[in-house]
Amino acid sequence: MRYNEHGDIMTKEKVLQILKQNIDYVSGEEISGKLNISRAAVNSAVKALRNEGYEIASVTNRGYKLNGSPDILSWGSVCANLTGDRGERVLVLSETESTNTWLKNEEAGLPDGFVVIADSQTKGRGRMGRSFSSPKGKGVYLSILLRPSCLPSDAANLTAWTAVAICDAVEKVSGARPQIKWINDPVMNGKKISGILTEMSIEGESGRIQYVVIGIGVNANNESDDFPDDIKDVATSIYVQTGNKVDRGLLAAEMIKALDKMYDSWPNEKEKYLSAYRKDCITTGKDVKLIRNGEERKAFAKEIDDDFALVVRLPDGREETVFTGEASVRGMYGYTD
Ligand code: BTX
Repeated sequence: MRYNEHGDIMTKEKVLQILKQNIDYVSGEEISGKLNISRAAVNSAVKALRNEGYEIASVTNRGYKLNGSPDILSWGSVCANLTGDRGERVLVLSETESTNTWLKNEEAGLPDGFVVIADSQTKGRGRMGRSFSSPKGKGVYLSILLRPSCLPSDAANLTAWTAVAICDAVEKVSGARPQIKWINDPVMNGKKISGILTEMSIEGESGRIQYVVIGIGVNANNESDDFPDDIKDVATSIYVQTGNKVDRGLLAAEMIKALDKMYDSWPNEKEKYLSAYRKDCITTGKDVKLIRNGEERKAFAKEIDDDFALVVRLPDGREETVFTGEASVRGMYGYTD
């Protein structure tokens, strides 16, 4: 598989994973035994990590101990927080156009649940051709490949389930739970901290799903000034909202755990995700502006129905169920008049 071609990188990253998982000294012998590599290879991995800014103490007869880590999103920093062999289905890139595009190009042969993460994206994508700002060293840009065996209509609510999973992960690392602006914007204090883009490939003959790629960007450690002018009023980060920087490796791992849990629960534990979604949803009970195909309509957002669709009351008193499109919430970005 492509990610195993980076043999050297993986050795260094596997050494980092072991160092991060041990709060005390680990002997060179233990590391070489665990990874089935020579002591010299352990030494050179430690040297390479030090060059990247990791503070690694080494004491004769005791081994190595990690005393400090730079904010680098890498395989080792993510997978130190995962258990078992989950890391074998995780690839971390320093830069790519878009993790969704990468996964769609490479999906053949990749297993269900494969995750690709990037430290930066040069062409991060939003919905309907929009772009998603993805600067280096600030956020987590992650895509997961799923192969559910069902019809596309049955997978339509995966995005809403994912929004709940992302709220779970962000809450776990920051202590602050985002809310959800229908249908898929995790927000904090009315601004967007994350975006979710779900893309599906459908087999022409059978009409069944070939694969689903769910891409999630989370603004983690951005300062207010890091956001481009055109999204300053829309975007925020965990750091701006809580005053605390987050460990992006840990955040990425919590996102993977929350997504795995979500996919394990899907579709049987719908009640659980639906009730979490309803609780987190900031849209209901508010005046909204419905936007679809360039057409705007004002309405009142009444409730989320059992299919995660938005039930609205129109000015003439009629009720309508909205499945797609956007609903800007009065007072928030997109509807401030
Ligand atoms: P969206 O179309 O709902 O949101 C895109 C809009 O959000 C932009 O037009 C802009 O106004 C605003 N925006 C742009 N960048 C940011 C940002 N960093 N934070 C908050 N608001 C922003 C949402 O689309 C789906 C975004 C998915 C991004 C992930 S990242 C990993 C994966 N790879 C990829 O190319 N896309 C997904």
